[in-house]
Amino acid sequence: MTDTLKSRLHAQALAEGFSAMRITTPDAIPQAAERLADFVAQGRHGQMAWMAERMGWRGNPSALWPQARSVIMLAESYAPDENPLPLLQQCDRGVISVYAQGRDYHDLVKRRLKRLGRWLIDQTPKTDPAEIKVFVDTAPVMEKPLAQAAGLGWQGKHTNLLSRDLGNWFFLGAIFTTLDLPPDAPEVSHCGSCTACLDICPTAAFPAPYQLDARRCISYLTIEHHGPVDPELRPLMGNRIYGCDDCLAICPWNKFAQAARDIGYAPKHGAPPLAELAALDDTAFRTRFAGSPIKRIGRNRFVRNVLYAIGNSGDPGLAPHAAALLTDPDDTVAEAAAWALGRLQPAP
Ligand code: B12
Ligand code: SF4
Ligand code: SF4
Repeated sequence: MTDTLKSRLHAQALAEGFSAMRITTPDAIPQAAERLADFVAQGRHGQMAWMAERMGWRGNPSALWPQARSVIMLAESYAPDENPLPLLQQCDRGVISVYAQGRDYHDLVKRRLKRLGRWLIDQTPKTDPAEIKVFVDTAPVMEKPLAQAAGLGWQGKHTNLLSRDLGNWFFLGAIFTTLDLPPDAPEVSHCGSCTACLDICPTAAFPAPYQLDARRCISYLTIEHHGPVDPELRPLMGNRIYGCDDCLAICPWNKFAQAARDIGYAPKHGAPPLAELAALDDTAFRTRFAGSPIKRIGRNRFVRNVLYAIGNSGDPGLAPHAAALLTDPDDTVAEAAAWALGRLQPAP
């Protein structure tokens, strides 16, 4: 019965708009807890204190929900039509990561997961219905190792999940269920001798292949890190103002990427002029980024990032836009403005 249910579930997942689905069990990632503990012990999570909390659950899905028997892992493509790397040369513009170009994926993926979960419950007896819990990103669940255990792809040397069918532009979502579904075989790494992602990283954020020090990653610095960024790292951030795609964009497996199927991921923000972004006050920021994941970081952190990009632009024409923020009420913004100005108008 469950084999048939599994194949119908797979068809339903694709009909919902997911790009791929595979199944694993909650006890399938025995090495994850130790690797997570190492990551945290070395301080690689930086200010993401939530990673150090609830580690018992994060590293061990069986402990998170002991009744769960199967973990359904789903991939949702957000592949861009164009390679984002050339935007890094447009120094008067801010580069917003591909994943944040459209609507917030947390909302889009979660809605789809819930619909698929409801469908699954409806397939089980009303007297003894299956139970489910859906997760995307924010729960204490290690989605990448679970997805590799399910055979959805492998964690590349850049630590993200990629696959031979999808490249690496896809989000992950999980449905835990009390149903016993037949698990799939895990995937193995197909990175081979390639080191493209390690070599392109502007901040040398990979201490070793398959390991990331988030404290050096521009995605972490622009999205998660609050307060001033280490001045030594700022010049390496270039014009990346929200997230970073370099290690993803260079991966040769992207030639197999499937186009994003949800119109919600269509690029809305592009690479806006830095001058325009530096002028955003709180209200204008909220209006401009309503429905986008960017809204989560708030105006001050966003404008801080914009000021670092202005400082890196080499364009003295942007100096007045930094000067206008020297007396900003937010100390980090004011300090970033002074830093940017200092870079554009070096002392005689
Ligand atoms: C914390 C976090 C971040 C942090 C830290 C990233 C990281 N690599 O840990 C920061 C803010 C930097 C970040 C950035 C990004 N993130 Co993020 N992030 C997460 C989150 C919430 C948890 C990840 C985690 O558990 N990290 C802890 C470390 C210890 O785990 P790990 O990376 O799996 O580490 C493994 C390896 O180190 C490995 N390992 C260690 N040694 C060895 C040795 C060998 C030989 C091998 C094989 C493996 C190995 O074992 C560890 C466990 O598997 C997940 C969502 C989730 N709940 O899972 C999203 C998630 C990973 N992020 C995602 C995305 C899209 C991104 C960005 C691409 C966004 C952007 N464009 O800016 C970047 C990519 C940066 C990068 N190169 O990783 C997606 C990735 C989808 C995918 N296809 O993989 C996820 C899954 C969210 C989602 N639901 O879609 N993220
Ligand atoms: S996202 Fe950017 S900074 Fe972070 S590891 Fe990848 S290339 Fe390096
Ligand atoms: S760029 Fe190369 S090493 Fe990095 S994930 Fe892709 S195949 Fe693996």
